[in-house]
Amino acid sequence: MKRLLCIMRVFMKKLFPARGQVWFAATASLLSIATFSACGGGGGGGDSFSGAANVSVRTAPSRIDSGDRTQVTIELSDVHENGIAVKIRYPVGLRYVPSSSFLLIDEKEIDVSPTVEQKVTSEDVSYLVFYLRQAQFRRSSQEYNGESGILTIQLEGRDTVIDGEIEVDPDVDDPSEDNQSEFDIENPEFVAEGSASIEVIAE
Ligand SMILES: [Ca+2]
Ligand SMILES: [Ca+2]
Repeated sequence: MKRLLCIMRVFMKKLFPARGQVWFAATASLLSIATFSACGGGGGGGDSFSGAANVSVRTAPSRIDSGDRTQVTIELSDVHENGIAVKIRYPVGLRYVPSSSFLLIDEKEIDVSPTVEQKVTSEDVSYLVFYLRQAQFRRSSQEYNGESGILTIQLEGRDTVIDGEIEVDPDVDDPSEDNQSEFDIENPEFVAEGSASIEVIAE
C-alpha cells in the first residue's frame, strides 16, 4: 500500500506537471498528505495511531490483605515502532514482586524486568519502568505495523491502601537516550493513560 501511494505520487507528477495554479495547489497538498502518511518512513504510521501505545489495565484481585499479591495485567496495542517505556505508578503500600513480570505475545511468554524501581516517599507512590523493544513485539519479519502484547506484573500488599490506583503511562522510548538514565524521578513525565483500582487491608 505504501509503495503503491509512492508510485501514484510519481505518476501524478508526470500526469499534471503544470495545469495552472489551482491544479498545482490541489495536487501539491494531496501529495504532501500522501508523502507524510505513506512515504515518511520511521514515523508513527497509520491514521489510527495514538502516541506510544494504547493501554488498558486491570488488577486481579483488586482487594488484598497485606502479604497477598495482586496481578496487574497491562494490555498494549498499536505499540510504537521505536519501542516503548511502560511507566507504572502505584501506592507505596504495595511492593513489586521481583522476577514476577513477563510479556505475553500471542502464546509466547518473554521474561522482562523493570529498568527502574523507585519510591517517592513524599508522594506515597512508587514507579516501575519497563523498556520494551520493538523486536519483543514482532511476530515475524513482516513490516512493523502497530503490534500488541500483554505485560503482566505482580505487586504484594504491605501497608494499608484505601482507594488506591495502579496507573500506567506508555511513552515512546527515546533511542538516543540510554534507558538506564532516561527516566528522571524528579521529572517522571507521567500522565496516566490507563489505571485500575487497588485496596490493601493491613493490621
Ligand atoms: Ca504517554
Ligand atoms: Ca532509550
